[in-house]
Amino acid sequence: MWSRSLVVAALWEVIASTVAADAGDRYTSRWDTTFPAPSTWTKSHGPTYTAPPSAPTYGPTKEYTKEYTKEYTKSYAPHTYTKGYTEEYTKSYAPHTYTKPHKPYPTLPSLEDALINAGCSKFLAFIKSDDDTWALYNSPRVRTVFAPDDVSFPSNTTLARLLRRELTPEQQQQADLSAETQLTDLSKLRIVPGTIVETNDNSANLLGSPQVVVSSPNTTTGAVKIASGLGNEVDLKTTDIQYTGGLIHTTSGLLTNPLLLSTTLLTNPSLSTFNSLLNSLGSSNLTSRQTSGSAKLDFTPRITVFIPTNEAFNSVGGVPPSQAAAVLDGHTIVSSSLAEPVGYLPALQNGQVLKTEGGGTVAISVRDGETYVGGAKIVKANIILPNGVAHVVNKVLAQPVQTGAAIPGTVPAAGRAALVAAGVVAMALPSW
Ligand SMILES: *[C@@H]1O[C@H](CO)[C@@H](O)[C@H](O)[C@H]1NC(C)=O
Ligand SMILES: *[C@@H]1O[C@H](CO)[C@@H](O)[C@H](O)[C@H]1NC(C)=O
Ligand SMILES: CC(=O)N[C@H]1CO[C@H](CO)[C@@H](O)[C@@H]1O
Repeated sequence: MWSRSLVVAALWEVIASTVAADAGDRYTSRWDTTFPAPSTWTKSHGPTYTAPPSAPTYGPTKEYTKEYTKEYTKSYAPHTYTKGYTEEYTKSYAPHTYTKPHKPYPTLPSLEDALINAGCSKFLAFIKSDDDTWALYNSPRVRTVFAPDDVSFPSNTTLARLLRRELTPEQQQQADLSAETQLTDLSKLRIVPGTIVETNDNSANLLGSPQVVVSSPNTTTGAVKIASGLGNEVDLKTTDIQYTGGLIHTTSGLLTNPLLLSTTLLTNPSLSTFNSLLNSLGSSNLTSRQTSGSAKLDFTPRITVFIPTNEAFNSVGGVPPSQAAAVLDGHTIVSSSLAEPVGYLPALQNGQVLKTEGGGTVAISVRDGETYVGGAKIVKANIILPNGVAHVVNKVLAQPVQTGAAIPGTVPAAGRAALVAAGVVAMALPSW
């Protein structure tokens, strides 16, 4: 049973919206599309409005955004309402004043208010300091925000540097990485072994698809980390904070811009052997694709690179220079169209077989929550690159022939057999 008061309450909501809009703000609200038709009207009220005793319940709602420019008047002449109701009804009001706005359902806070409430004022200042960035964050292109809280934000000195009139391109990119295009709540980020999250960083070299970051859930604790450039990870702290445009998750730090593989390798001494292999090829012809040296791995779009640790290379006795190109190719996958997913960890499925640039294949297997590629375990996943992703593995996939036998042109048949028998990669054998 719907009382007249409730209808007045609903009406007031619209009026209240108009009041808010008088300040020049964009007002976002919800409109009940299934407002039930009243059958009879049993209540009247005096000149002073009082809120109904209990909040009405509302059916499914849809969101809309509207700019209000109209003034409203507080008095009503007798008139007929039809909009929003399935039955027409008539009521009359003497001119009167409402003393208390009734808010039957809460309005979500703006991004700005939500960030302040969540203790992310420094991040707010960061994204507000650049007009383009702030406009992006307030557009429908952003549905989820990863926001470092104030204790996690870079120190005051850094902040002061960040808060120049405009952000540098690197800082803009960093802000774009934190602005996700889809509504991605904690339950999605917790999906094992992780979730690929599309960002608003469109500078990636991925055949036109945007840069991503990847979540990494801890199956024991339920805690979630987000991996970005250099394989750096931040922790999610407070999650699923609603604001008008979507969700905020607070984090333990800013996300890291992806850097070229050759630069990324320099930041990790335990991967220096792979880096030396790359450097040993310099600008010479590295691969079957006729691109050169690190340029191939740095600039070919949509690559997946498996990087054996120094330890793994040591255990196979190192790689002779003549085999460097072949070994690198045996650890590289190129997804040459958008239809072939880049091998971020969540995209590597048990039983999947990937074709390497060496012409061979590697099989993916998932056991006890760990992912293996050609029998090598991924020990550090999701080092995001501008052109794809790298994972650190604990074994060499494309095993080189032992150094003693590896003089170009003189490789004994047994050496070749050993390479193939490694079983993980049937590489197209180079002509050594
Ligand atoms: C950092 O800045 C805040 C306000 O901007 C200030 O209250 C605080 O004292 C500063 N901390 C340091 C260590 O300077
Ligand atoms: C999960 O969290 C526990 C407790 O912090 C930690 O010991 C463990 O190493 C984590 N697991 C992974 C896979 O990071
Ligand atoms: C390092 C390497 O593989 N260099 C080769 C580049 O290609 C020329 C011929 O095209 C070879 O002679 C080099 O050995």
